[in-house]
Amino acid sequence: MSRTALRICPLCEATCGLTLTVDGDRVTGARGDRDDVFSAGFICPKGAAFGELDGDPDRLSRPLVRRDGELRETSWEEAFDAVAEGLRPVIDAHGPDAVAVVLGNPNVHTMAGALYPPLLLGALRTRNLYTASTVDQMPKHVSSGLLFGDPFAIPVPDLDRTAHLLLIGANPLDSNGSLCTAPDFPGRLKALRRRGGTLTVIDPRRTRTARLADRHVAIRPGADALLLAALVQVLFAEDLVDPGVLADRVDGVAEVRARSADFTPEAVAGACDVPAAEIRAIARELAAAPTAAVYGRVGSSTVEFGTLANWLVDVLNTLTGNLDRPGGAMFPLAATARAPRPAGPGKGFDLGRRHSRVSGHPEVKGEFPLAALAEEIDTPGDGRVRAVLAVAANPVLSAPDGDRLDRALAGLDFMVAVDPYLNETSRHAQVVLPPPRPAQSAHHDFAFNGFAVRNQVRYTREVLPLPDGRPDECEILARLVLCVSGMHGADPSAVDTLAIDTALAKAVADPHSPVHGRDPAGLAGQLHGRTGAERRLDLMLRLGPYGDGFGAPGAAGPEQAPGGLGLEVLLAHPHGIDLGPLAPRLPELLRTRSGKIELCPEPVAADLPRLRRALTGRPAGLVLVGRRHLRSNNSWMHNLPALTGGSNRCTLQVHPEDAGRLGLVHGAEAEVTADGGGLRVPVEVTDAVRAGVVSLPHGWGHDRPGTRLRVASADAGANVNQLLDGSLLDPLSGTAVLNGFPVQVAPVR
Ligand SMILES: Nc1nc2c(c(=O)[nH]1)N[C@H]1C(S)=C(S)[C@@H](COP(=O)(O)OP(=O)(O)OC[C@H]3O[C@@H](n4cnc5c(=O)[nH]c(N)nc54)[C@H](O)[C@@H]3O)O[C@H]1N2
Ligand SMILES: Nc1nc2c(c(=O)[nH]1)N[C@H]1C(S)=C(S)[C@@H](COP(=O)(O)OP(=O)(O)OC[C@H]3O[C@@H](n4cnc5c(=O)[nH]c(N)nc54)[C@H](O)[C@@H]3O)O[C@H]1N2
Ligand code: SF4
Ligand SMILES: [Mo]
Repeated sequence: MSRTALRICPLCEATCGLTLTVDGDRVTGARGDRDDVFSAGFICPKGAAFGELDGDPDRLSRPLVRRDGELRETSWEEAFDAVAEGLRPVIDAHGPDAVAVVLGNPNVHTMAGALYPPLLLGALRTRNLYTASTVDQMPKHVSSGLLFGDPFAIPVPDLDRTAHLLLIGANPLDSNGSLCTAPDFPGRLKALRRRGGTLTVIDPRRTRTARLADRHVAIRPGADALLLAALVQVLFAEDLVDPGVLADRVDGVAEVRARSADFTPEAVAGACDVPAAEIRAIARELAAAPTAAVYGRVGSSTVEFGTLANWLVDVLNTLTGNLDRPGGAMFPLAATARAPRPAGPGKGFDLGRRHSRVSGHPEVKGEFPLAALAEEIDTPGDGRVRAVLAVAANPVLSAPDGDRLDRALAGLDFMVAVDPYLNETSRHAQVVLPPPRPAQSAHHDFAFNGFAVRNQVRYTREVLPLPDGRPDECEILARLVLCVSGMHGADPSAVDTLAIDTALAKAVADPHSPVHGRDPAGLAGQLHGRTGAERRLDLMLRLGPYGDGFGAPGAAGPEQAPGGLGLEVLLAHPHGIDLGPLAPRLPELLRTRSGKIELCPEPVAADLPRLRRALTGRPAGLVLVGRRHLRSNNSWMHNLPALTGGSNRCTLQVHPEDAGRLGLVHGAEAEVTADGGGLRVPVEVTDAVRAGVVSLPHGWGHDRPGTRLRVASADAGANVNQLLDGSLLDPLSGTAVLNGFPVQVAPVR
């Protein structure tokens, strides 16, 4: 007998609601949930492969512990004993800084990844935190931190209402969107066109997204900050600046004007490969649109001027009056966010409160660059990293110079990997702790609801029960918290209890909280939920902007949405609750020291001379950019037959002109070299990539020994990040330059 069950898809940022078909303990089908309040039935090939991913025979079902050099299956008790035994001597002898925590991308796709890493870091107190943010969106956090005082105050395009979208270095038709959670992004872009809106795409490749656009600008990679600075210059020069209602909430407009003055379209045209007239036209269209949103993603982030480009995106949104207005770039308000409070000056956002040991990289948001992890492990001396806790991370493939990191991890005293696969990174661990199958895990999007184009909230419980004695990922991470706290063996629910007690103590002491002055123990007793994670979700919902405030008189959501939210209400709405379109949130969310938008923050201003130098120093030769395929997901979905093959291959895309000049033949191999090393890949000659640019996807290179990825290793591909030596970073954010770096390409004879 088969049955159906609802599960929010955790495989990308679109967060689609799925209807799964379940036969016994297997998921045999997945389709879009037509009643989902947000995704309304949308599904993509990855979501459709949910069952295959869930049932992948290479997925680890039991923990592994290394004994006599070999990883062997063991019991959970033994595995956590081994963690406690392995970590203790490192911490005792060298202090907590000798343990690095490495957090990978799927942490934003699990409840465990949202709820426990902060507790783990709080308990361990290491300065060595490395995450996927510094190979991804850290420039946006820095920009938002400086502009708005909060690194998580990230405006998203109001996709369903905007009249004009300027999209830079993003390909949502293949990625399904990022820092802009919008199930059926393709459909929403088509709807924009249908209602008479316009789409401009800036991308060195003619992507599927670019093919939908009214205007596609094939910019020279890495030059976006120059182009955006020129757009700002045109707005000022042509008197098109109009921040609208924001005018008296913005500081620094005159400074931006002065500092952008020399970035004229004529001055940047040569470096961008975009004619000055076209730059002017883009600026004028942006200013003239009734509403518009500027939005940049990976291609404008993991680049030499990533922070400047991300800053300029919101400078443009602000100067055109589109920030925080319907149809512009708006700030979502998630159900688990802190409830709004009166506006006023905040603590601001500081960079570089400490520096990394080897290269002196400034800390950003409590992190050091992932690109610097290898040197922090393999460079001898005091303060060396000797142990690693890696949760949902595969930096051997996703970070620069995987070979060096591979060797460094092999030389650690101790490593724990929380990962469902034995892959390029986890193979170095002494203990591997596999989370259960996604069908056995509950789901709520703590992270992505904060970047969603519509306020909504959904929660799906596990579809299949956990086998007896099998911890879910929340419990795995809670037990790790106990291990680093010297409390190994204690009941893991103590971790949740502590988290709840801490949060309630803060809330009752906060005059702006709906529970100000109430008895925390009484409130804790009112929490619902079958697990610690559910009770913590209930707490956040009830104290949140739409929450019931534990029955506080007058507790109600913002005007456009119902209040009264809590876990029980959510459980009664299995397809989710719509909380309305995005609504203006300024000035309430500003946390800058001035209480205003600080449009020309000092660290950004200090980086502008570097951008100015790029006006003239255009490097010769080919540069490389990445790409994503609809049926891929970073490094870990190459093991599913349903998602591999066809056009989803690790090929070097080369423009016909470059292929002709270099003697590269479609289907034959090319040798690609750069500062960090070389690799060989098949050539794909295509004019979808512009001349002077080659493109190679990331997440490949599954040919290392000691992994258990039978499908992926049969079609291994090459690791693009081996071309990098880890030294090329956006200096303000510590983000690796993964796009627009110089390479040499030659045919393999
Ligand atoms: N050259 C180049 N490099 C890039 C990029 C690029 O565009 N170009 N993109 C960068 C970006 S944007 C990102 S986000 C990073 C991603 O890089 P990483 O953060 O390293 O993420 P993944 O490669 O997706 O690997 C995720 C790991 O998590 C495991 N995993 C999957 N599901 C779960 C789960 O539910 N729980 C746990 N505990 N583990 C799980 C997988 O098996 C895998 O080992 O790569 C970056 N690297
Ligand atoms: N199918 C699939 N979906 C995914 C992922 C995946 O691996 N596969 N990964 C997920 C993750 S972790 C993330 S962060 C998101 C990323 O989501 P997106 O940012 O939409 O992803 P990309 O497809 O990498 O788009 C980046 C685009 O930037 C272009 N580009 C490269 N260099 C430059 C440049 O210098 N300037 C400009 N203007 N453009 C440039 C590239 O050609 C590419 O088309 O996708 C998520 N969704
Ligand atoms: S678009 Fe993303 S969330 Fe939606 S089904 Fe595909 S992978 Fe899942
Ligand atoms: Mo990412």
